[in-house]
Amino acid sequence: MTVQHAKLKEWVDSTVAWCRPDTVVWCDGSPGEYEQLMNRMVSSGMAIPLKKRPQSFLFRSQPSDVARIESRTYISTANRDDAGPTNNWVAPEELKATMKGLYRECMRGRAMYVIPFSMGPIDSPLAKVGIEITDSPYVVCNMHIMTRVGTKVLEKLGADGEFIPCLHSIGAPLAPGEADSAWPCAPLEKKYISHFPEENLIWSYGSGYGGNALLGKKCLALRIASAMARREGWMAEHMLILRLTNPAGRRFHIAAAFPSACGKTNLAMLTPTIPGWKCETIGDDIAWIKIGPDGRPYAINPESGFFGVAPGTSYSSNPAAMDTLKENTIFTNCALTDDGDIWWEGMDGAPPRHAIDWKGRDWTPASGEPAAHPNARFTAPARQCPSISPDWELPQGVPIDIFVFGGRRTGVVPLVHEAAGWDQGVFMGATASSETTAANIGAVGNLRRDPFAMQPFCGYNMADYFGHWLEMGDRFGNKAPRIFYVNWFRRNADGKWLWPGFGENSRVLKWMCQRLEGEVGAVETPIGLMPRQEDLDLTGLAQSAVDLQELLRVDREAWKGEVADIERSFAQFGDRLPERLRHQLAELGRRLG
Ligand code: SAT
Ligand code: MN
Repeated sequence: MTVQHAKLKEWVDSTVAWCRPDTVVWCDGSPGEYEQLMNRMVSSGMAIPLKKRPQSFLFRSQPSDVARIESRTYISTANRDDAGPTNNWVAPEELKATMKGLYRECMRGRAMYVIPFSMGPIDSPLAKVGIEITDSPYVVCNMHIMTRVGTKVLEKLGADGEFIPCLHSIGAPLAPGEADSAWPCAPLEKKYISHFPEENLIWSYGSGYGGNALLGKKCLALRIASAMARREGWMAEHMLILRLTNPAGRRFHIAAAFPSACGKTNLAMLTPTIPGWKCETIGDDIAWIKIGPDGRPYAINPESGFFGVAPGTSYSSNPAAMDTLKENTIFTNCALTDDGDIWWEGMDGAPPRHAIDWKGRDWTPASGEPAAHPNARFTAPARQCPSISPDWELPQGVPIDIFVFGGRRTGVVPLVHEAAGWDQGVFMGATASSETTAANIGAVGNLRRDPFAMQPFCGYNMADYFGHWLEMGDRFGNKAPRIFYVNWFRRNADGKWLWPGFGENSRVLKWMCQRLEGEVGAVETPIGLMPRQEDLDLTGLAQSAVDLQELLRVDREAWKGEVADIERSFAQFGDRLPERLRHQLAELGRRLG
């Protein structure tokens, strides 16, 4: 392949000179390339082909390398304040010096792959080109699924097109003759996931897992893109995108932000339980949103695959996902059954009597440990999803009618509430909270503020990000989407879920759509507008199973506790916090009395 782009060639050459790989491979994105790499990984013992699923493979990571690592993720800006209090920061010169030391000869004994990829359909005006350099063939195969890879991207770049350089190494050079391990990576203290948003640059070292290594996803499409979006007047959000069609044929496009492992994929692939309503999937994790010629916000899904949490996925929770995974899928850290299939906790039917767990050990239901890691993942092509919308690759995107925020809250936060206006909606996003999950390495189940589900993904000062949302709302004017906040995860005093979730969430989405159409009522509460019991369509739902009164209860005393916590979280932004949000907080406090 002849590469015409002088800057790209120069970057690749200098990386070769520094990292010293044995060979360089320019990826063309072809099925043949994918197959060849997989065959090689099968031979080396890194990948296990699955007898039960055509062209599907299981990988087991090292037990230390199983999720994103927020504690090793950096936003490196010239001024510390521009990264803000929610990001780890090291000055660019210092971070680069440290990482350059690590990168030196780090690819010895390995091949270096150059992956030209597009985030967004190549012909979309919203698309951005990235080039990932990596020494992990696992990353190449995942990027094939998650992004649009190959020669077409290089053609689009031409001789001087703009690209985002994404450098990745697992940080595990091989001495001559040294045997490789099944999942090479560097120890925790040498892992870095670094972003230089002022020069659109990503450097990642030491981890081979998910968002740490597939640099198009969180690193480019969220952290770097959020900073670009602010400069350029658009939005990069941690949101699923779905299309809901009502029985009359009216379409609603909904973009919803929940933290990692809080059900975005399940909601995006929703099977409505209410008759006549239809759901189509457009994206399950990231939305890039730009104002269209008619002044409305239009969203694209920049990805082309799903990197979803496996445990809990089943035919009863998410049949569309299960059907997506029948072939051409990469599984990571799932269990392996004796008949050559994968398994995880929460799959349909009884657990296997025997399996090999994610650490490669014999497992039985009596083992007392999960067989699949809680953050085990599937990587599957979006086009295989039975609920994928025929319009999921529209270059101009789809017009958004509704934004939804939410998180995982055992108590306090009701099933659904609605913002009376844009500023209150931005306040809801800015104060979103959730219990932490296994998608990050760290404690699970701790309550934290996760504004707009972007706490781990905002590439600049979060207070400025709030300001950007307010400004975008001003630009949308009367075309601004309505904003709602949901919590599917509330429990009763005995710890039992109060809401069945999954397909039944269509009832809540129906209320939202009917609110837009002015077809249904709401009551004012101190925290926002809420449905009365009769405003929610509960036909066919076993009423006894749902305590709607408790689900919709606003506990004033508990909410005063929220206000105190929000005050603390806002305080970290000092003067940079937009006055309009300070005002919203004061108003909430006043309404709670
Ligand atoms: O960041 S990952 O892509 O590994 C998964 C997530 O946190 O959503
Ligand atoms: Mn995510």
